[in-house]
Amino acid sequence: MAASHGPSSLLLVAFASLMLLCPVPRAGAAEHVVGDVAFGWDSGINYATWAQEHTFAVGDVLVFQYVNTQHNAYEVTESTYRSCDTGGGGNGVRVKYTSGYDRVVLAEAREYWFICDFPGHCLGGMKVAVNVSTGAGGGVGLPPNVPLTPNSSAAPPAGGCRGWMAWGLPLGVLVFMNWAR
Ligand code: CU1
Repeated sequence: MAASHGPSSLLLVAFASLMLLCPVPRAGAAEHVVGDVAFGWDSGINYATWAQEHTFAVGDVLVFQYVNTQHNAYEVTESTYRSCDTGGGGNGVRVKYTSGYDRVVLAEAREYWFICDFPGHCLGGMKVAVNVSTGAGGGVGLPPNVPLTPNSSAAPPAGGCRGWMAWGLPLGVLVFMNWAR
């Protein structure tokens, strides 16, 4: 056969493509309940400490739980976060969350600032700044306290990727056999 290395190089290309299609395994988007407990968005909680204890990646979700007649959760600019002065609700406010169960998708790699705009609450410390890093391959890596358990979770959480492999592999073999004929 003249082009004996044809099929194998084709296979190589197929596998290389699959590898490109497979993202670096990453734990799925995390949900962070602000304050870590039910109704954890409240007065008297140190959210600077809370934010330090968590790692936020693009795609993660912040969940603000609170009594919505007593609190709200406004996403604001940094200066409004620092001043706590929204000027009645319009100054430096990006998004107003008021449901009492607000799921905020952290879609961008940047810093986010949230305050409660009820009188005095922000000044009393009801404010949180969250620094969102890029996800896989962003250079930030796993939070330091993620336990490495080699036996229990041997399978990486990459079902989509394995799905590609599942049909990609037989397809590759089929193509190979066709060429080898
Ligand atoms: Cu509040």
